[in-house]
Amino acid sequence: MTSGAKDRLDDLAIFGGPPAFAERLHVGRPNIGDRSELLRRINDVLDRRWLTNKGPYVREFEQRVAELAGVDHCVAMCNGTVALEIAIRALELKGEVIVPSFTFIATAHALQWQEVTPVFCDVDPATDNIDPAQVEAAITPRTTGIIGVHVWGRPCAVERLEQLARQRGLRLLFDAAHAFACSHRGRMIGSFGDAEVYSFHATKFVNTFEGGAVVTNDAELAAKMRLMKNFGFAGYDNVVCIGTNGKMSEVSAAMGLTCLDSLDDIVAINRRNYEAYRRGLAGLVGVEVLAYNDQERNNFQYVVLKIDEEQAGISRDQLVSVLHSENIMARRYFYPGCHQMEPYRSRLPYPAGQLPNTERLVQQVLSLPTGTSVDLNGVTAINQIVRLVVANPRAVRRRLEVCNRATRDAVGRGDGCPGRHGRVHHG
Ligand code: T4K
Repeated sequence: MTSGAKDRLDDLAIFGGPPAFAERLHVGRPNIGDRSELLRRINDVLDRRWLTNKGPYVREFEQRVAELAGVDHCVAMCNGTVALEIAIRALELKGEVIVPSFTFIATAHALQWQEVTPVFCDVDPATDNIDPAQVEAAITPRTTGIIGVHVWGRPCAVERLEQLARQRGLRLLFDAAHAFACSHRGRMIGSFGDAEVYSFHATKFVNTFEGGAVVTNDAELAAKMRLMKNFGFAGYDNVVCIGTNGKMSEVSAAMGLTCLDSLDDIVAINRRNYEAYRRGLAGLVGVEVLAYNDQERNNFQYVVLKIDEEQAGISRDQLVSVLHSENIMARRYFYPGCHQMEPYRSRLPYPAGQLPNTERLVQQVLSLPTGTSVDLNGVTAINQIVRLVVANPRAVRRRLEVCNRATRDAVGRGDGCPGRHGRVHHG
């Protein structure tokens, strides 16, 4: 529900107007699919009293994911992070592994959790993905592998990474958490490298509440991961290797199957929203709407803006604070970059400027709400607010500074923060 058009700065909630949305609009609001189908499947699970451990829904989910990815094997897991950890262990990665810093922290933690050192590498500004030239420069005698991340669902430079891995005897894993149902050169992401890892977390466009999977064409690797995700059990009372509990539950698979039933509809809604954002924000100086390749399959689950502060006259964070006041919960990703987070920041300090493209990107990127809980009226209202701000950058900046001063003064006096709506006065 929107509160009507905003044409003047005074209409903005941060300057006293009513918020554009009565309820918060989130990035990552889960898609549910057909609720009655989901409930039917959950009832089945309860009737069967088979809740986890290689249940029929997990097996069906694995089969459908493998078919969609065009691979021989899918091993479903309890989340994407554990799927990464198990893939890393099954691939016997040790020593150092090269990863982009511009990724969700799970990519790096999955390595460090197993005492493998993530070596952070810069991204190519043309794609936001790991730059093969930088990967090559980062290889040392301790390097055992590379993890590429298909950020926003846009493919890494797959062929160059595969060639590099082959030439240097390295394993190649892809974190495809963003890239389920996306393609590269007509082939589905999921079938590249030694293996690829999906996340089916609630915030992903196909979700299993919590969940993930490793997909691969390597039968031996798949068999090893199946053992590892089930404590190393090869049969009753027969443990053949170290393992953990990485299993997906039946209820999770029921949700996954229900989302898969609606996959085309969800992608169509994501695409509709994406195109409306792109049309509505076209031509704004200093605001780039991330492009997807029309020749490929895309899931359009991320609508990403890059704000160039110099050109736009306003920073990404200033725009985010205006949007948050409107209940538009835009997110910055992956600020401030993995190399700037603990334990990596202390253990392996990267001097400022060493990963210049990543450092620029983390200041520029913002992701807007989309998915089945955002309609076209919502997109139009959000576009209008972004346009209003970017058309008046100086005035917005000045007024935000006044707001910040007023907030600081109120906090200093112990009055608490001045309210967002109408309680901050501007002279
Ligand atoms: N590699 C990459 C590249 C990844 O992006 C991820 C996960 C992984 C690996 C690891 O996969 P998993 O182990 O997670 O399967 C979220 C997700 O927790 C995470 O799955 C995701 N990437 C990451 C990019 O985003 P947060 O810290 O942003 O989550 P949170 O709780 O702030 O949720 C975001 C927004 O979504 C909330 O503001 C509200 C909304 N939301 C969230 C949940 C959970 C809902 O509306 N309903 C919900 O149920 O990490």
